[in-house]
Amino acid sequence: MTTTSLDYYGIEELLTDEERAARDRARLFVQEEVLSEIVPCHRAAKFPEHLTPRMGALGFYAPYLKEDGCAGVSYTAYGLIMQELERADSGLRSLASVQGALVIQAIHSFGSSEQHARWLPGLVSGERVGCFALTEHGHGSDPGGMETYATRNGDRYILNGSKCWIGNASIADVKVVWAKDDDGRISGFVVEKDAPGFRARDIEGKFSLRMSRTSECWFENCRIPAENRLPNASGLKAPLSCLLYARTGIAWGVIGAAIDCYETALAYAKSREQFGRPIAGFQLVQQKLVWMAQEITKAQLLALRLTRLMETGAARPAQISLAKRNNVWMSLQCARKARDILGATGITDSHSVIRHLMNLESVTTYEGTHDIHTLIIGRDITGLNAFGG
Ligand code: TGC
Ligand code: FAD
Repeated sequence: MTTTSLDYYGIEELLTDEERAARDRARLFVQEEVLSEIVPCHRAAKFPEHLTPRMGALGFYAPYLKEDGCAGVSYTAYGLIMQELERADSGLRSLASVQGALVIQAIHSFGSSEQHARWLPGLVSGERVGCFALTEHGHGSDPGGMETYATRNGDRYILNGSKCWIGNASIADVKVVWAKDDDGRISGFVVEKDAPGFRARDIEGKFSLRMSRTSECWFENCRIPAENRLPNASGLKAPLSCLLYARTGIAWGVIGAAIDCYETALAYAKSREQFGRPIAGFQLVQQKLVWMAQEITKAQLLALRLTRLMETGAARPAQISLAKRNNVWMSLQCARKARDILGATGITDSHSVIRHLMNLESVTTYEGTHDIHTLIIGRDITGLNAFGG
């Protein structure tokens, strides 16, 4: 197994054998089982569903958890797995983020031991699909304003409200839904497949993350058993704490997309001739390639330091925001510069770059927009809240 060709500062030496093995397993999976599927699936706007259990069998969901049948590798190994998945397509990494860092994580953190036994094995193996429903039509960046309510009625909860932009909501067997309880407190509820009063519709016409299924859904007197409430989730901090794991995976994942863009642009620039010589020999083209190599290297060091901090329990939420914000921005700029170097051919899916570019437009918005992370970091360093309200 070759190491990544862009390792300008010798990151390889800073990894353990276990971390290299986890990365190489993910890379081999992508090369042998995924790459040939991507363009047709992207064109058809459909996810290769058979990969969901396959990724479970490989231990890709919440692999940093040491319990509940998860792989129990380091946060850095988790990041490297996400990097290899997103090198192929952000939609592949998104599946792992939602299933692992959001759904499995929420049940793991806030569920009872009975709930762990009931839902986690199928989610960890990928035999059952999960979704994490926080965002609503009227509440994206401000989930605290949510208008979905769960009212206790005997041995049931009755849910009313709606959610939007939810990955896999229309097919999910296990839906972690965030709603306000009778006291107005944000709580977590598991809505299982075929719950009466639940309906969903996939969002069509996406130009970004086309391989992912993204849905809106409605709860109309949706009845679920009272024991489906996650007993230890109380307040907005419960869903926000799950986002920390997913944002960490994104900070690593987008490096994979950036490396793929850089390597594609570098190879093209060396082979494409204009004015009698390879375009890689022009100073302006080199400037773009150097910018990409420089920023990817900085992003790698940032992501590695972040997961090393997580491994000692020392990472703060604002540090995770900084890594998500910087690395997604970096990756988007790399995709734009690579697209430019490819000239006209860069607008077609004969190369992966335009697909990464379109995907990254979602990644910069979800899990907290670029500007929301600016405000989280701004609040951390100034002590002043600039969110409004
Ligand atoms: P705020 O007052 O700041 O916080 C409310 C309570 O939560 C605590 N808290 C956190 N706890 C754990 N982890 C964090 N990251 C936390 N951030 C805040 C905080 O201490 C407080 O606790 P307490 O005990 O005092 O109640 O709340 P706010 O309403 O001012 O909101 C602030 C803001 C903007 C930071 C937050 O709402 C936010 O992050 N907004 C962005 C929304 C977002 O990221 N949504 C993601 C939806 S899921 C998704 O996009 C999946 S896509 C995945 C994929 O496909 O890969
Ligand atoms: P808004 O919050 O309306 O923001 C619009 C603009 O206003 C942004 O530029 C934002 O930065 C800016 N803005 C908002 N507030 C402020 C402020 N205080 N100061 C300055 N600027 C501000 N959610 C889930 O719960 N589960 C999922 O599985 C999920 N998957 C997704 C998949 C995709 C493909 C996408 C695109 C989104 C997904 N989301 C999911 C939703 C995602 O988390 C939200 O889109 C995101 O939080 C932003 O919310 P919004 O789209 O409503 O934008």
